Amino acid sequence: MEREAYFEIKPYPHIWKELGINLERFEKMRCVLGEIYEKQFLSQKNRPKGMEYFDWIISEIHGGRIVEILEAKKEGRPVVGTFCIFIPEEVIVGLGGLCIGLCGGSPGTIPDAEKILPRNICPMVKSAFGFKVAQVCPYFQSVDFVYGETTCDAKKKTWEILNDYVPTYVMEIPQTKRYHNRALWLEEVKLFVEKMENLTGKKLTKEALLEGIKIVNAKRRALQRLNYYRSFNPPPISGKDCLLIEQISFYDDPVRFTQKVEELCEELEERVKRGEGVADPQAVRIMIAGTPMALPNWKIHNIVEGLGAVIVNEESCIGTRYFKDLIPEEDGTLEELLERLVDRYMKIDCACFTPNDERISQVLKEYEDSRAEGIIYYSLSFCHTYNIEAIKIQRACEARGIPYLFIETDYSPEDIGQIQTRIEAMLETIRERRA
Ligand code: BJ8
Repeated sequence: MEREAYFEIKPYPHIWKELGINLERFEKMRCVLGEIYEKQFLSQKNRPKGMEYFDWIISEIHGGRIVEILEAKKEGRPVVGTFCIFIPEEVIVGLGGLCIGLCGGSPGTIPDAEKILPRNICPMVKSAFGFKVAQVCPYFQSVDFVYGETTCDAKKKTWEILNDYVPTYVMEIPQTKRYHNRALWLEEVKLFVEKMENLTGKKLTKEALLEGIKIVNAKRRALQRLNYYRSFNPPPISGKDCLLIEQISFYDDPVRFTQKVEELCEELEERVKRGEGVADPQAVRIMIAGTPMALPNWKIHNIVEGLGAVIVNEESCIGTRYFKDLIPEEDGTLEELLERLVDRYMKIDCACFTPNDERISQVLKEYEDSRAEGIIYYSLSFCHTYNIEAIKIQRACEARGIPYLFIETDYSPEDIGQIQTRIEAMLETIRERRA
C-alpha cells in the first residue's frame, strides 16, 4: 500500500519563481525537510498542544512567512539578514524592520559553497553561503541586505565574497572586553544605526529604540520562561522542541512569536503542576554547550533523545546566549539607550573573545539551574574558537565531577553511529553514578 504524504512544507511556486529560486532543487529540499520533520518531531509522544503553532510555522517556512516578509518590504520596512546575535536586533525592530537569521544548518548546500569557498571551514558558513549561491533559500532571496560581523575568520572573509551576490555590510565586533573595546563597540553600534538610517530613510528616535527594546526583551523573556520549565523533572517539553522554538525565534514575527511562546508556557506550567512530562522521570538529563545549531540541524538532539535521555538546556547562541540578558526599559535619551544596549551586548560570552572566563561560570550556572546530569560540548568542525575553548570547560567539569563529553562534527550523517555509541556510553556512566 502506498504511504500517505509526509508532513507538508507548503509549496508557493509563484512566489519562489518571483524570487528567482532554483525550483527543481528547491522542490526536492522541501520534500526532504517535510519527511525529516515528521519523523523527528511529529513522532514524539505527548507533545504539548502549544507546539501546533510551531508545526504550522514550519509548514509555512517557505511560504506564509515569506509572504509576510514581502508585504513588509512593500510597506517600505527593511528586511535585514544576519548571522550573529551581535547584530542589534532592537535597532532593526525599532526602525520598523525585520531581522532574519540566515545561518545554515543543512548539508544540502555545502557542495555548492565548496565550489567557491575552501572545504576546511565551518559547515554553518558553508551551508548558508551555499543557500545563496544555489538560490535555494527564499529568505536569502528576500532580504534587502545582509549584516555580517567580524567574529570569526570564516565569517569575516566570507562576507567579502557574499557581497558579490547580495549587498553585505560588516560590523566590527571587539575580541576583548577592555574599556576601549566597549568604546569601539559603541562606535560600531552608532555606525550601524547611521547605516540603517541611510538605507531605510528613517531616523531612529529614542521612542522607536525603546519600543524595539521592549519587543525584543519580551521575546527573550518568553524564551527564558520556556527554558525555566525544562528544569523540572520530568521535563514538560522535549529538548528537540525547545531547540526548534529557539531556531524559529530568529525569523518569526517577534510579537506573535512571544505570544505563542507565552501560551505554550501556560500549558507547561500546568503540566509541571500535574507532574506530567515528555520523558521518563528516570531519563538522564543532558545539557548542551557550544556552537549554535541552525535550522534544520537537529542531529545531536535527535541522537540523545532517541536514546531515551532528555536535553534540558542549550548554552549556545541558538539557546541561552541569545536570551539570557535584557536591556533595562526605563526612559532615557537616545545616547543612554544605546549605552545600555552596548552594555547588554558586551555580556555575550562568545568564544571569539579572549579571555572568555565568564563563559565558564555561565556554563556551570546553567548546569546547576537546568538540573542537568552531564554536559555534551558541541563544536562544529573547523570552529577554532569553540573547539579550543572546550578544554577550559572540560577542566571546569572535571574539577567538579561533572560528566562531560566533547563532540566535534559537521552536518553529514556519516558519523551518527559513532556519536551514538559515545553518547550511549556517557548515559550509562551517569546511570551507574546514580546507583
Ligand atoms: S556570538 S557563536 S552567533 S559568532 S560556529 S561561524 S564562530 S566557525 S556562530 Fe556565532 Fe555570533 Fe559567536 Fe554566537 Fe564561526 Fe564558529 Fe562557525 Fe560560528
